[in-house]
Amino acid sequence: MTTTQTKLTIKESIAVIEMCRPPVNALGEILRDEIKAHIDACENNPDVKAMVLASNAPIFSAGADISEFKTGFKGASLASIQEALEQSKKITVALINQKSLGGASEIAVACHYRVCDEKAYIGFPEVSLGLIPGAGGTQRLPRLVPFKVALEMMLSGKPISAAMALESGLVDHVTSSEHLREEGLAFVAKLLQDKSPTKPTCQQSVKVEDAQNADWASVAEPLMKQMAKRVGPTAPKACFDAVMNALDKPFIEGLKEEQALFFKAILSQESQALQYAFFAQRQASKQAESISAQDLVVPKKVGVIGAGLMGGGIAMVMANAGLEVHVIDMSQPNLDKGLEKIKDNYAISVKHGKLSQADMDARLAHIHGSIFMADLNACDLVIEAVFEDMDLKKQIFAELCNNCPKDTILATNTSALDVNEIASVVVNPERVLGLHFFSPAQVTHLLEVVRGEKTSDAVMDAMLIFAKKIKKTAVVVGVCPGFVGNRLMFKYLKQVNEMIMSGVAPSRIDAIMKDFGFPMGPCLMCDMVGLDLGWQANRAPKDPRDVLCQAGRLGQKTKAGFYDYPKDIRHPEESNEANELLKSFAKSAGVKQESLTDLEILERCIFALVNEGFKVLAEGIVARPSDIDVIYLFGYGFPPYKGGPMYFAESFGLQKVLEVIGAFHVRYGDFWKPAPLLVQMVQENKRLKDWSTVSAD
Ligand code: T1G
Repeated sequence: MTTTQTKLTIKESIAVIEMCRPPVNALGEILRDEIKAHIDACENNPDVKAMVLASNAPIFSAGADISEFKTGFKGASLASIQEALEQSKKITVALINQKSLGGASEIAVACHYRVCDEKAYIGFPEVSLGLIPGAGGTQRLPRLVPFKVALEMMLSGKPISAAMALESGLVDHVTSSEHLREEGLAFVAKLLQDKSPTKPTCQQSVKVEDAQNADWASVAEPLMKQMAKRVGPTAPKACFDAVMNALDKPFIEGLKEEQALFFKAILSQESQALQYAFFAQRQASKQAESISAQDLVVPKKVGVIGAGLMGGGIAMVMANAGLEVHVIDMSQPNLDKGLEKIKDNYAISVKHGKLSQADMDARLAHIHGSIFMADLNACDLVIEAVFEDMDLKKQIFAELCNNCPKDTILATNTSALDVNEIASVVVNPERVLGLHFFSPAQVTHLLEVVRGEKTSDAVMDAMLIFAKKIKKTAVVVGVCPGFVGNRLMFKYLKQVNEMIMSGVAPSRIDAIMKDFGFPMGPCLMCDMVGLDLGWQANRAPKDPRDVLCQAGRLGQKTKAGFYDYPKDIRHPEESNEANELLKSFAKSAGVKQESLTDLEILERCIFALVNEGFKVLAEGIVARPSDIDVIYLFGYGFPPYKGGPMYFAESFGLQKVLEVIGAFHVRYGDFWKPAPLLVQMVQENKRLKDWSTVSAD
């Protein structure tokens, strides 16, 4: 059999079946067929006394091939592979390197023994895709590890470390990372020498202590609630039901029920949206194929200009990725304050057990402060994160040209200013771009990589590789006011303001958007960010935020904004004062009061994003509609199981979206003029993935 994705070697009666489908050994049809064929051959080979499933990719395997979900599973099933391993008369072992996820972990638990390296992580992340483990995981895992561990692993989708895996019984042996193969094979040889038994997992009893007394529903409830915010309620409930079957149903019956629940989940709207988001996220930061990785200079030493909230957060991002970072601030007191704030942030993580003291110290050791630009002379990337003032930024970039090597990449963290204007003062402007981090930079996933008109492909590609290194979800965007995320957000907030002026209570809008799936509504979000962001005290109030700022209600920082915060900022309360202020302002402005349905409020918020999204697309500010979705999923809290604004619009029906926007246009004027691209796509009955084929107007 010509094998293209596996390699079989047999030595001293141990057969090693190696998966070789880089980069992640996704268990696609060919790989499954080849694994199954090797197992069958080894089963019938009298020289083989033990079979080992290993990998020569950087990880053991990422599990089932998600791209096959739409086309259906052909060829050897995971179940047939598992059964062959589990029922084998020979010892079967999984040799896990680095990561084993989903279907790969389900194959591993069907083996008689499991070995992993000390840095390995083993997990069942299916619930994060709106699925459940669909290859026996819900029935086999509780037969290997304590029931609570199994339940929590599958409901959270979080992998466990090698140490946890050994302690819980998920693996039988842990090796060094350098010598997994030789130590692993030595372990197998010893199993043979000791005449260790074959141990079909399915024949083992479920590891549950006081099953009769444990109230598993209340154990699971917090995890299910937490996951439901990301993936919707279907998958967590299905996962719980499937795992509970292991407690009181025979293995075969539990397996059958798992299959039924799995196929129901895989067809659910939530899972379809989550599968879409999985690939959209990766597509958004794909480098241009034109440049080979070795020709790219991926930064190792980073400079940050400005030790304020953003600069400090960006410095932490770099230190967290193990990079040396030089924080420059012209004022020593500001620099000291900024460095102190970084230290406090890390100390809070240590206090909450999210970071060890050693890690905090190591990260702080990567951060160096200075008031001299000259200290940037060894940096291969400098990120400016100062006040949003164009003259100040241009002055800084001009100075950077004198203090950094001429090929140092120079990035601005501006959230809206024109990157091209900043580049205009720089020698070699092909090295200038925007890196728009979202506050707090050390927490939020999204990074808008803003391509200037002169930015080179090499710099863009280097930055996309760099974004992965600093664990950010990058999306390439073009230059326009607010780029993509904020540009759409401005439209959304304009609608929120207009609805408040027409008499809708801020708390009602928030409740509707939270019910849609956002972690919080727009008014609470504005209170959190600060209503005075961009407020000009000397300007006559023109919207609800101005009115509240004028009354000293700046948001959570003043314990009063759209809401009151009598107890603490975690407990917002309806504010009669704010509501009265807003009502009287609307009255004095003569704004027509109207009653809106919940659906109209939701549509005005979401379709404001969608209509602007089609304009952004048509202007070429993003390469594809899914990039807009990635920005909203990873930067603005759009519910992942709804796929993002553009995906949601398509699932709602573009024709219907256009009708709603058209009706708003009649009712509210030109803000709602339908985006020409949306009109065209509806006329030509195009799907989003074919948006670029609409006929040029
Ligand atoms: N299927 C198909 N392609 C995958 C894949 C998968 N499972 N995982 C990764 N890829 C592609 C990805 O699209 C990208 O492609 C490339 O591999 C590198 O990925 C039966 C049903 C493993 C932690 O949910 O979490 O098993 O862009 O950029 O940052 O019960 O990939 O290069 O063309 O993410 O090093 C469960 C999903 C499946 C794991 C590596 N498994 N993957 O991260 O690389 S459902 C998962 C990941 C299942 C069973 C059920 C990560 C990673 P391209 P990458 P990375």
